[in-house]
Amino acid sequence: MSDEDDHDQHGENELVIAPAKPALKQPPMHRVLMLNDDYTPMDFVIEVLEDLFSMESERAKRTMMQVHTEGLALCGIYTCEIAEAKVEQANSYAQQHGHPLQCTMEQE
Ligand code: TYC
Repeated sequence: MSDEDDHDQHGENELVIAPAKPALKQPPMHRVLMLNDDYTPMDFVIEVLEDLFSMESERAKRTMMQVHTEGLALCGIYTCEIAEAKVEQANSYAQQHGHPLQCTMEQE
């Protein structure tokens, strides 16, 4: 198609609307996982799950038992910055209390 044909098709003064900008992408999400160890008291783990991961008592107990029996469990899914903060808070809180409890994170 020549330039002239193109002009004919749109008309000289016709407004050509650009396609809408694609919607902003959702940020990548990250899983925070809690790992088992042989030394951290169960009640301490439950306290961390309730206070830091906002779990109800029953869910915190179930999650603690899942970590204890299966080796790890999901604590929550967050944006990268929030997940990093949760991991840091959980690990340093455990360390302050002399427990080896560890959380880690991975991208979804
Ligand atoms: N396995 C620990 C115990 O027997 C309890 C425990 C549960 C530790 C979950 C860490 O993330 C954990 N005292």
